[in-house]
Amino acid sequence: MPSTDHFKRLLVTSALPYANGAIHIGHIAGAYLPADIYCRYNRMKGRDVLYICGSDEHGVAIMIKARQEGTTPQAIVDEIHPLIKSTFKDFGMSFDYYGRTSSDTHAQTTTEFFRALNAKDTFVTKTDEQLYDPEAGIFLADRFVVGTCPNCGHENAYGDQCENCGTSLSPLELIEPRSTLTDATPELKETTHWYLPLGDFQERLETWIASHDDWKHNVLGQVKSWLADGLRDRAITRDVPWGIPIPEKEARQAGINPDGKVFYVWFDAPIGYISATREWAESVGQPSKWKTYWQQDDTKLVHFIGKDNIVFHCLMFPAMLMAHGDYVLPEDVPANEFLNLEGQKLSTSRGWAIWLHEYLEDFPADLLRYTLASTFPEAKDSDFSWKDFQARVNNELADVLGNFVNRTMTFAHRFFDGVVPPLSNPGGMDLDVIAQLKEFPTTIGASYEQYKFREGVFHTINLARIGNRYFNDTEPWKSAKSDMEKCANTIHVSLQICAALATLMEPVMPFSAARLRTMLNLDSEYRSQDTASTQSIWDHAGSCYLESGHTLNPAEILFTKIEDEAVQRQIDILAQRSSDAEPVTGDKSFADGKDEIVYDDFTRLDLRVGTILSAVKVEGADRLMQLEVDLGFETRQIVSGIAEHFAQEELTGQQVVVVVNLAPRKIRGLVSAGMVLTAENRDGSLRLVSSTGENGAVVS
Ligand code: B3M
Ligand code: ZN
Repeated sequence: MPSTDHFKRLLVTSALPYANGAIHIGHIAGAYLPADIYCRYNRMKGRDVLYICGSDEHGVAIMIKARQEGTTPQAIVDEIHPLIKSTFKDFGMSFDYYGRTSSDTHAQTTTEFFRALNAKDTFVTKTDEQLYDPEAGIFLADRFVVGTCPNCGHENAYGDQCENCGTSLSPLELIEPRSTLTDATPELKETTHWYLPLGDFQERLETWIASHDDWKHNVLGQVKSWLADGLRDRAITRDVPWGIPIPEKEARQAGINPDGKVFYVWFDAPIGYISATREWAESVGQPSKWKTYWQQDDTKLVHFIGKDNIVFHCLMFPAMLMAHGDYVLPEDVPANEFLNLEGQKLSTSRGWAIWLHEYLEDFPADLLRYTLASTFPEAKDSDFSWKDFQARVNNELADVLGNFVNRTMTFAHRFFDGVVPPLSNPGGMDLDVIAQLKEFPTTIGASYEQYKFREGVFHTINLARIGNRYFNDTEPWKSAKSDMEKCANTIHVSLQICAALATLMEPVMPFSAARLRTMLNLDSEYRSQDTASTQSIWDHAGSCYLESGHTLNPAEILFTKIEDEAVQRQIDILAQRSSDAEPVTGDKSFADGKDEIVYDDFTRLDLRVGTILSAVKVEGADRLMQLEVDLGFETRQIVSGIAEHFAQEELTGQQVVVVVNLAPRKIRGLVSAGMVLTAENRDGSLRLVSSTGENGAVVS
């Protein structure tokens, strides 16, 4: 990865949150707080940083919410966009601009971007039959049609997924489909759409991805598996009434009826980064400045996202940028994994979430910023619990960082009239801690340069630990009685550590850093004795720049501990909310459906009928059964965690559905080449997903 100093400027984006609901801690731990820490750090390094985000206001989810609430999509986004924007602000998100994709600039930018690609014949058109509601006069997007699930008979399966058995469906598979808009029986109607032929970019994307082999493993793993499967055409238009209408002239030229057609939300949303940058440039009175960031090769573009957006930011949007030709490509896409809550998957529909605007009514932003940054899902999913939040605030922020600052400031006021005392004849311990301090900007900075925010936060709190240890070892409460010069040295050095912390903690805890700077009587630009220092604020932080004689402001408590009752109240709210949650559909107790996927995702599964020839319990493994399955074209060994649910004789001879293109893996030394599908009931009991048909028959 070329160092950021290799570039002239940094253009950072965070995924545009859908304006169909409030922001919760899962969003924050994924695409937002890491980016904010990264931007704040880079600004303190003196780099040119532009941090762009905005509300993603199109898409079916917003249309569904509007229908559920008997209002319009515009009314929904007009209510949610300001809530998201103000909540981010209160949480300390330092966007340079926060836009919205229902803006005119965005519609114009998207249409211009489309026309530039269309002029190069980038797109292909495809015609197929889709479900159409004759009464509403519109085509039915996945969630606008329900019917009987062909797999389990559930009567309210959606057009894209059955919430009951989780099977991914296409609307045409539903038995007795019904429009959720009018309850009418949908008709099949031909429709033509533009597609981005991603396969045409496969080679260029492979070469480009290969040049970024230093990207996070979780990102490269997903991208390489998509590339290995071969990239398929992706529709960039939809028959839905909410979105950016496609340009009529070009549509007719392509043989497409433009009525009721808009750009697919994942075509326009990434262009939202560009349109928001244009709006930023307008807002600072330099309307063409956006091109400097997007169209100059010495820009480092970094997209911060959650793992569910990797394919769009590493393949689809880069292909669009490649097709256009005038834009830089992302230098990095440090996607985070998911955050769970109290050991369970976050679920807005089940009320299992902590909403950021509600959190901010009860606690300061920095406490959550610190806790989340300490536990980011950087390489694998991680978990937030209220007890852990309380422990980190009380045992780390209050007892380590807050305590060190407080004892230092208290001694400075009590023994040195609130003025930085001189450093005279420093001893070994003084010099040793001064030497350690000098290294911290580089140590923490190195972590942030590599998006290792957990590590950077650990180093930051560790500096306060070193300060406490130094304070204890030099015993100023004793030297104050017998050796004022030694006492002065301890307080002088401890104040230098406090001043360094005020800078080094700023990316993670900007509000507390500002309060500490106020206590130290430092303004945000305070640099050093030689104000002509060319070093950045960040690099200068460890140089003991506080001058002896500098007057301090009164001390105050930096972090207040959290009482058990305050935490219990939050735990009770969460429990109450999730038990009150309306079931999305079907049974209350079934876990929330997984995130929406596209049809292409489903087609990558190879499901076959198979017959279990033998079943043997695996020695020493209660849950594992070693199966031999006849797939018609071959016999496979499959190790399955069903031994607690079925006796061996129950399994032999059963016809089941098998995922046959799952990468083989070793389980207890046995190679398992595939997966036998089972359905889990409310009580946790399993049933085989059985099927008739020949062994090897394709299930789809
Ligand atoms: N609106 C948010 C998500 O998928 C989606 C991101 C768009 S970034 C261009 O969670
Ligand atoms: Zn089903």
